[in-house]
Amino acid sequence: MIKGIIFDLDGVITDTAEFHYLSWKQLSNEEGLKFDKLLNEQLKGVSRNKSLDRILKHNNTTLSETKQKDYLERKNNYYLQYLKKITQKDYLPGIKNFLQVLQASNIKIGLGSASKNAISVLEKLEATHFFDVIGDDNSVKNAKPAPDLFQYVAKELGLTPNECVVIEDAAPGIEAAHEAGMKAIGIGSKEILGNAEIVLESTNFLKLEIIQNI
Ligand code: B16
Ligand code: MG
Repeated sequence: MIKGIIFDLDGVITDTAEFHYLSWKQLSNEEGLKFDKLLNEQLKGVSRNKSLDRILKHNNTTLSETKQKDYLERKNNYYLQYLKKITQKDYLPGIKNFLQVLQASNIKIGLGSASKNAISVLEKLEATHFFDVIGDDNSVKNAKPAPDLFQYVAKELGLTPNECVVIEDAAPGIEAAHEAGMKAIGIGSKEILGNAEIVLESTNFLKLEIIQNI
């Protein structure tokens, strides 16, 4: 029986992908690195450090540790400027209502996000009160697709993996859920998220019955 839902943040609760894109783009322009929407797609659900690794690899270049730290800090500063724009109106379709339904049904709610800014984003949305446990990139050492984050959140919720369902918009997140022994609902396209038990085109289609029958 499913007793808990673990939500990804970016692409499930709210859409910050465009802000990540604009921030990486600004840094890349300043540093003469190639960066486009296609590459940005491959950074979904990928931690900040690993995202920079992928951008450097795409450009066939490497950086000293000091430079890497500088790039990561600058990218995050640009991103934090964009985060200021988020308000409680920026939930993805149907999500606020779905969280309310889960809460009223005594289903435990966890967050499992690769972002180090997850708490700030939830605060801007005024969504913190929905979550029994918040797991982010500060909670564990190994980022998605490793199972560590979802395992951590389930443990903190007091649930076993088979009592939890993960909702994710990125392939590394679906892989992490399966590695953790959890079923997964993908939000997006079947081509990218085909390994998930269920794929929904939009968060608007999330319903309690889907979770109960998974
Ligand atoms: P930050 P999620 C992920 O969030 C994003 O999908 C990914 O694009 C981003 O690089 C990562 O967070 C790290 O974010 O720079 O804020 O620590 O989808 O796991 O909620
Ligand atoms: Mg995501």
